[in-house]
Amino acid sequence: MKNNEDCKDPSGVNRRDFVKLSGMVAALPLIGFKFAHAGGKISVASQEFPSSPENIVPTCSSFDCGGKCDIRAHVQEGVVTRISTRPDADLDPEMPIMRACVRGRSYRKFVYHPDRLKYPMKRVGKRGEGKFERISWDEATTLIADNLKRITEKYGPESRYVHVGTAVSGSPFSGDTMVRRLLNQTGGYLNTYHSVSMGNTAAATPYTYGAAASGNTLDTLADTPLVILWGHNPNETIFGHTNHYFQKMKQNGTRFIVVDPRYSDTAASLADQWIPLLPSTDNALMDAMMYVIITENLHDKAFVERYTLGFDERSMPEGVPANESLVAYLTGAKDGVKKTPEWAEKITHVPAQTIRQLARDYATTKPAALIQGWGPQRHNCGERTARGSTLLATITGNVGVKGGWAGGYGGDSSRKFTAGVEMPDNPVSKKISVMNWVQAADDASKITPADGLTGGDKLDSNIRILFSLAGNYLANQNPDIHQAVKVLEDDSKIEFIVASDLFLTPSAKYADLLLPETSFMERWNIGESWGTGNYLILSEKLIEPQFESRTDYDWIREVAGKLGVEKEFSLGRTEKDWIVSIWEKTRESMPEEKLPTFDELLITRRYLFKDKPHIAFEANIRDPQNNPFPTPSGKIEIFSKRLYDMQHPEIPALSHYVPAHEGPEDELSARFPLQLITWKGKNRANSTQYANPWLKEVLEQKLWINPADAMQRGIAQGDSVRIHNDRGVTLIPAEVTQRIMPGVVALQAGAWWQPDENGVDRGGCANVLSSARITALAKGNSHQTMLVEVVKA
Ligand SMILES: Nc1nc2c(c(=O)[nH]1)N[C@H]1C(S)=C(S)[C@@H](COP(=O)(O)OP(=O)(O)OC[C@H]3O[C@@H](n4cnc5c(=O)[nH]c(N)nc54)[C@H](O)[C@@H]3O)O[C@H]1N2
Ligand SMILES: Nc1nc2c(c(=O)[nH]1)N[C@H]1C(S)=C(S)[C@@H](COP(=O)(O)OP(=O)(O)OC[C@H]3O[C@@H](n4cnc5c(=O)[nH]c(N)nc54)[C@H](O)[C@@H]3O)O[C@H]1N2
Ligand code: SF4
Ligand SMILES: [Mo]
Repeated sequence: MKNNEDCKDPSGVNRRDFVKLSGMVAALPLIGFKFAHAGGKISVASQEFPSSPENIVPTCSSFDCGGKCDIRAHVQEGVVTRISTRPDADLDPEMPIMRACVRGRSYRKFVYHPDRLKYPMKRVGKRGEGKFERISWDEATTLIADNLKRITEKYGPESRYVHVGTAVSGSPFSGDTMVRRLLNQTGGYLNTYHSVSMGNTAAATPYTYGAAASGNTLDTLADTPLVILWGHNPNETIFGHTNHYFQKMKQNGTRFIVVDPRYSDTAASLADQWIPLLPSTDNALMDAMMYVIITENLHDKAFVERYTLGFDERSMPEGVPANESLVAYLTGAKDGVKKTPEWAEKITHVPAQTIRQLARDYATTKPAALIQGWGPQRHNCGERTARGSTLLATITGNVGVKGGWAGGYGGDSSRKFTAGVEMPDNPVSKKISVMNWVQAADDASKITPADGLTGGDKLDSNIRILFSLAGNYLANQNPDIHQAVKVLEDDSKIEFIVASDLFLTPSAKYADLLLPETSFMERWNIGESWGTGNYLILSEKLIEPQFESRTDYDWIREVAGKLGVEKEFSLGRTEKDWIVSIWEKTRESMPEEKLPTFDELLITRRYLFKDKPHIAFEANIRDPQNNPFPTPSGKIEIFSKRLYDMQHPEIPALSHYVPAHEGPEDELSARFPLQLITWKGKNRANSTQYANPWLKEVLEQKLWINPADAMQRGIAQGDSVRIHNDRGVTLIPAEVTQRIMPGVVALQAGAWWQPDENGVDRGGCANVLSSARITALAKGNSHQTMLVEVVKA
């Protein structure tokens, strides 16, 4: 990857001139707009585009892919003929280089795919059978309005539900948001909490620091000598402009260690050392690292003394018996077991000497950043793992300091959109965890506050009408597909399911009404970079909607009309008007930033926020007297009395190793001896673009298996293998590779579920095998924790 220095500006235009120049062009918005769309040689801001009959329009997608790249759509007579990316000649040296990835380069094959849904359809066969009949849009919106009225009258607003759907979420405007607005204006709906992406980290981190946002801007890591990427794979998952910074740091000599059961692409491109460990045993490795650090006296004593609670017996909160502190746990004062590297080696399969060295390296390199990705927390023990990394950062004094990192990846997104779609209050105050939706559809009366119901003691209705917009989560992405589709197939449970997508996905098959949405190229939006990324890119309508597709907003507005609330709902705004209003409100709320007006944005195309390095908890560390941590004690809580009072064996007051359900120590491993994990690979964003032919060529869906495990089972390279447990079976080819450690197998997440006539999946979809077990504290997902056996098919 090239860094900014490679983009020398031949004309000598510096950033100030660039802004001025943009402003000058912007003073003539109409002409500027024409510039961007005119053929021939054009000059937009300080960028020169080559002479050609096509227009080259800088844009981006609104996918939830981790990145938000600056792509260039070549548009000719209403057709996107090519996708390229930000050229070297782009003259904004301060803009992180965000070149299109392989998915971005293939967008055209997604948008112009022959299998795209072309018109609205209603179900004619049994639910899930996939038989549909073409209807008109008028019929479709009448069906929605009628069902909404009927179901709401019969069951009340708690019966209305909006499902997980993340494909349009890298932007402030989406069908998902607008359907929630409409439901709020007409009585409310059963809302949810918990992010399946990082909700376990978000729930656990505040027990240490009092707040969840524990990430820094990456510019603050420039001089960090050691980075430990703990289950973090940004080479594929992108995460804002992480690669831009990490590659620069690598060139500057930063040492990278990757802790991951897989030799990920990130390990391949960055790591000086790869440390594989058995999935879900991370806390045992962390415990042993802390044991080494403390027994070798390498911890930051002044930091621990000044800022923390629960390190040793001298700093425990009131009302807790002896031997509950971190030191007591690690040295065995509590349970007679010293948490030595030898103890951890048996659990994690990381050699004791490697653990010792890792602990010493982390504790003696100042500062050092242990950055945990979200893979380790998408486990049944995810909350413990997320908190475990906060304890390591704390005892080494890496919290709140430049070059350090506090724990689970939180990022700093405070400088992007401050305004969104105006959302009226939801009259329904009860909420369920997203993990409870199947139960809420099956028999909602069984969901109690202990299962995660908030805002009330019980639910008054099952889910009876469900909207799944831009999601494949009814089946494919949901853990334990089979238990979900059993409830979906019974149309006396959820009575009406509306899905909008571009493809007939495994989830869309369960719709009663299937609506073809436009792609991001066929509508207006503004792309927002993830986490630490600090820029916005206009995502303009480039082409007319294909076939009979319509934007979600367009049909929701029509439904609002049929419910008699069109004016309140739309405020008379077109989709573009909404985008303009969100932009202008954001602009007004941050006058110091001097965001361009929307008309100016049509020319400048992107906005990079002014550099404000951010370090999580910096103020709490600099001046703890005036900025106590927002925990009950005002300190960093190594020991959490709040967790202690819960007396739950899976959420210990000190985060430490507890064998996970379906981890390597589970007795189920006698029957299913391999741990299966999934990862987010480069050729799709979750399941989005699964059908893209170019991307299928990039990576074939295969099971990664270590040569030792393959040999034991008589499996050779490319053999078809049967991966199974009590929940399901999938059958795909094996990739016999050292890139996965023995005892562990791995599948890329997001392959389409393709059951044959015997119910055997032929697609390599891991969610026929994954478990819907919820995590103890967050009531969240554990997509990654599952045991399987693999045999030659
Ligand atoms: N290319 C691409 N990019 C994406 C996405 C995509 O689908 N494709 N999805 C986007 C979305 S929605 C999200 S939420 C983010 C997710 O980002 P992450 O959750 O960070 O990504 P994952 O690939 O699930 O996990 C990261 C790494 O954790 C490892 N891992 C799994 N289990 C364990 C464990 O027990 N211990 C340790 N130490 N490591 C473990 C995996 O092997 C993997 O390499 O990515 C985003 N970016
Ligand atoms: N095994 C396993 N399962 C997982 C995970 C894991 O790590 N492992 N990760 C979980 C995580 S973190 C996430 S975020 C979820 C993601 O799960 P989902 O939110 O279901 O995301 P996708 O699978 O990308 O499905 C999005 C769908 O939207 C469609 N789509 C794309 N663009 C548009 C559009 O403009 N309009 C409309 N209407 N539709 C569009 C796509 O074709 C696709 O079918 O998966 C979860 N599931
Ligand atoms: S899919 Fe994501 S990472 Fe790839 S080009 Fe598009 S925005 Fe960038
Ligand atoms: Mo996600």
